[in-house]
Amino acid sequence: MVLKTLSDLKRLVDGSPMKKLVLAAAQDQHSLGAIIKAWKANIVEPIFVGDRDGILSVCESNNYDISGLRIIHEPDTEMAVETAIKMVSSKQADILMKGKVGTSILLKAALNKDWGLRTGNLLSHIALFEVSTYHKVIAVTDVAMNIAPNLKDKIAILNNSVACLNNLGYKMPKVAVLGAVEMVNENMEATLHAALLSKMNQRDQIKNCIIDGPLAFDNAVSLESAQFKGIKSEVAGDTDILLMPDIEVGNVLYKSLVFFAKAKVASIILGATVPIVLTSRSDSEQAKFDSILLAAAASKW
Ligand code: COD
Repeated sequence: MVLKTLSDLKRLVDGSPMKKLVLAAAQDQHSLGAIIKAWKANIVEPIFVGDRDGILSVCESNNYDISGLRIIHEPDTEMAVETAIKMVSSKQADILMKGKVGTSILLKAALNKDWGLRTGNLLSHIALFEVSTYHKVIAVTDVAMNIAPNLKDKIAILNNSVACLNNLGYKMPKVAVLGAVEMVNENMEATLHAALLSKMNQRDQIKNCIIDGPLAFDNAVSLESAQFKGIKSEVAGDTDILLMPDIEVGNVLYKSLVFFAKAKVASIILGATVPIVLTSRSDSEQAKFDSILLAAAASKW
């Protein structure tokens, strides 16, 4: 099965038992709105950790009824994050979600050696986009956690994202490893990594996917563009996963898709003991809801 739209994620969680989701620094309008929608759809049972007055004030101004739901009062942001993560570590919650707190504060806490959510694997971010100009959902990784991944990190990022898509129902997702050009250029490290990753895939060192690279963005998403340049590739024009060279390229692509192409997005951190809903603070309520759907699907495996 291939996801055509992000709402296809709903089918993957329908009928499953509700997951316990803890929102860290919960005084955040879009996060609260998305969670209440997911709670009413029987997808998650929320717990809010943060400033009680702030949470109640957001709920009152937006007519969110959270009576009966648990609030843990913790006005200090870093303590709220720590409390939320400890609830996950002690198995009181199945999903962690970032509220009104900076990304690096939450990620550093998730990596805490004593009470964090490490598994021994690399943690990485995946974002699924629904763009009206592409024929299916396309995943982009890593745009938010690993800053300048080396080859070893890229193998781990690929393995995380391929396992995610395999679990969502893709048998052999097609991966494009992006560069600025489609030829190997010894001065462009991204193209060297891409060539190595493709060869490792051919030799079955990276499994359950088809990898090609280096591909420039146009060849990855447009067959016509690849044919025009004479590139023969099983992946070109039909990519499921775009592997980014680094966080800057990834983050700019993410924001361009959302702001210019009006794409819908769902994003989480993979590789931790539980899925972490990690959207940008400026992301819409819809993006946060779709990310909760993705996390709920991910928490089943
Ligand atoms: N997975 C597993 N372990 C990791 C990872 C990872 N992705 N990254 C670091 N670690 C481990 C290291 O092995 C080490 O043991 C420890 O964590 C600390 O490593 P540092 O010193 O390299 O990492 P930190 O704590 O300084 O920073 C980790 C962050 C994830 C916070 C950092 O990489 C970061 O700031 N990423 C970008 C976050 C961001 O600003 N995103 C914005 C886009 S919206």
